[in-house]
Amino acid sequence: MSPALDRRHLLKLLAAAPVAAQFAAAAPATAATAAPASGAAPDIVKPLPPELFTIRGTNAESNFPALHSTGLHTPADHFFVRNHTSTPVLGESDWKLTVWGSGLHGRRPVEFSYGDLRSLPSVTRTAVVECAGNGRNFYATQQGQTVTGTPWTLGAIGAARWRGVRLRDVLHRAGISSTAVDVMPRGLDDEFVSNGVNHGRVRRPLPVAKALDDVILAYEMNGQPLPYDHGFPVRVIVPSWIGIASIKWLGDIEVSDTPLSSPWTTQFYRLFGDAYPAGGSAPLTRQTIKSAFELPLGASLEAGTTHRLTGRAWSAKAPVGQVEISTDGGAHWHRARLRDTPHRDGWVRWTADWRPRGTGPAELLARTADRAGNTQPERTVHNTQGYFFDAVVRHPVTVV
Ligand SMILES: Nc1nc2c(c(=O)[nH]1)N[C@H]1C(S)=C(S)[C@@H](COP(=O)(O)O)O[C@H]1N2
Ligand SMILES: [Mo]
Repeated sequence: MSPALDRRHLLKLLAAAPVAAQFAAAAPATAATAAPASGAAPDIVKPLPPELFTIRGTNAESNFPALHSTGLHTPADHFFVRNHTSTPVLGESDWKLTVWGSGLHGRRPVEFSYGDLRSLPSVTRTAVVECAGNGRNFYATQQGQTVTGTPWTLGAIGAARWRGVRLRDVLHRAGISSTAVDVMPRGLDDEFVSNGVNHGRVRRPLPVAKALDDVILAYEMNGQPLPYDHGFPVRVIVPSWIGIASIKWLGDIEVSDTPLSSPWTTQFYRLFGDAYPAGGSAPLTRQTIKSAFELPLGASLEAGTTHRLTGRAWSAKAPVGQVEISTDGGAHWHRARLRDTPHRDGWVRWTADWRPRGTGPAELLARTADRAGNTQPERTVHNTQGYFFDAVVRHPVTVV
């Protein structure tokens, strides 16, 4: 075991200790997704108490009902974690970023220390990070279709206030040339091995136009240094794009004057299936549109009482325009009240009151339309890896 791993496990044990004591007795007995007794996934540093997270392999999904008590920015201790392997515990003093490749003047690699980045002008902005597979489980449960990948419900999303430097500023300082076409950030976490194939370190190219637009190299999340699990010391934030673009634990950036690819653009994160060309769709970029209730799937609600239903809605294409709710399986729809001013790259909280009369099973639906006219369909066209589930989710409840 490497010293870094030793340290990671030690930190994890220290971080998880109070949680273990608190939840050991209440640990869920469901085998497939149950947390280890410590309440933490083996490859994630922060505590993962079962009321906040559902552990899915190397990942942790935020439980949507637990977001009810949070504001527009998701606290780091509630924020979902998507790890291809495991969280590396890095130090900032021996960290450096290497920018290199054929798209630099002189083609000489340029290095930046953590201090170098900290001394460049900073920007602060809100952005959601949402996995392309968010909602994937509903292909199976709602559409009866088989897909591969982590069976997220709707909690593979979080919004935070990110502070860092513009990637544009770093690329200009590194001497990006006008012939550069693609820029590929790469993480320092372990190489990703799947089905016996080593895909190398997690990396995915961005076209220069996006890299020079609104991408940031973030070193703070919600006013604090990035937590280990979210990319300490520096991660990429690519607003409105699928989560995989936002490379954590950034180590180097290749700048190229010829197009770049990686398994994360050729094999993963594009759409394959009957509705798509044999080679798949183009690599996925911008996220889609969704809404979710802050209510457990299968919740019990009392008849004859007014319940304040709450949830969130978001679109990566434009600010949210309206949210409609149906409490009768889709026959009738009512406008929800938006609690926040919609912005690009964020989400809005909404509320709607419901006084159920009869008892028995019911389905709650929420559907969002954004200001560009994008809406949620009744069904999402199938793709084999279950990306981009944007259909209206039928949220089962029981009225008692
Ligand atoms: N280096 C590295 N970066 C990564 C990943 C990873 O496994 N390794 N996962 C990606 C994916 S698929 C997503 S959805 C987001 C999740 O960010 P979070 O864990 O901070 O929520 O990080 C992305 N960046
Ligand atoms: Mo992801």
